[in-house]
Amino acid sequence: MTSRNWTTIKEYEDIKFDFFEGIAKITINRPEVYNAFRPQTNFDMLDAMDICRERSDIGVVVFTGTGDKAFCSGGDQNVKGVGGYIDKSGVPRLNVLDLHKAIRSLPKPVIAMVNGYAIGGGHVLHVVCDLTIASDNAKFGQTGPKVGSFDAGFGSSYLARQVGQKKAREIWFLCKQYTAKEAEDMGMVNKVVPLEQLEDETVEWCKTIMMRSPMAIRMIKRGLNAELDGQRGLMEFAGDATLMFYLMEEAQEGKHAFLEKRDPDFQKFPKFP
Ligand code: S0N
Repeated sequence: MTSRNWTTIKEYEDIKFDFFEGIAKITINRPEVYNAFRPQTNFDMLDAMDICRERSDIGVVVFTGTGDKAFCSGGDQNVKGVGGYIDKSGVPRLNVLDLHKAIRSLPKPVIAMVNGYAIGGGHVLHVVCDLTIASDNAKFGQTGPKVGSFDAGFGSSYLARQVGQKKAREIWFLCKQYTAKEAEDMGMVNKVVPLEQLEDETVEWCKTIMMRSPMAIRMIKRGLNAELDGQRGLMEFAGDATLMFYLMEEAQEGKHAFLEKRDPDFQKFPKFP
């Protein structure tokens, strides 16, 4: 594995947040529980995602877990209470759903770099990411119906778009584990590589993506999301269409005319076939 000079963007309690040449890496740092998440983990990740959104020098976001055992083992069963996962002040939460929304909404690609178990909510997390690159030791699977939980949201509907309805039902109904190769064959993993090559491969994918047009990538992500996300997806797609319109002289003519107290001259702009 190539050694890289990742620099820390910000210190958190439950995650590491690093930067290298346009790539932001968010690492769930709870190896003692196989990188299970608790409310604080999701708060940390949401804060990091806000920074990823704001910083224009970040082109791609990578999610992973500390160590070589687990990407993420889902909700931390030690803090599972009645009504959700209990935060420090005793409030039950399911704030991982806010993270799913943030991943879908971020106008930049998010890649799951799966370095071990992606189980339960950890499996959902990789499903929600735009791309998944896995090490050959990775294992995938849902546990919800075995442990008193389920995700009928993206973890089911978007999974079914990836692997098909029959396989999605099998994954949830049987709660079996699948190898990285099986997950790749099903269509929910983009590439499998030996563990020692996982970061190199992921960084290569990031660099290739960052050579492409950021606006084109953004619109493709919006379009692919909109198909599943209903009115919210259309809103984000439409919002970016407005952003592009604002970049055009035609939109600026409207503003200039208002400020100059004259009628706008829209006739000079082409009406494309
Ligand atoms: C990952 C598994 C298969 C690994 O098995 P293995 O190799 O035998 O290791 P273990 O000895 O079991 O584990 C090592 C240590 O890690 C601890 N640990 C593992 N997972 C968790 C966990 N989730 N919470 C707390 N601790 C965990 C073990 O206890 C052990 O510690 P020590 O050494 O001290 O004993 C295996 O560990 C496993 O099956 N883990 C549990 C997987 C699971 O069921 N996760 C929870 C599933 N549910 C959710 O994720 C909730 C979903 C959710 O919140 C949600 C709800 C609505 C909508 C969306 C979501 C969403 O999450 O997306």
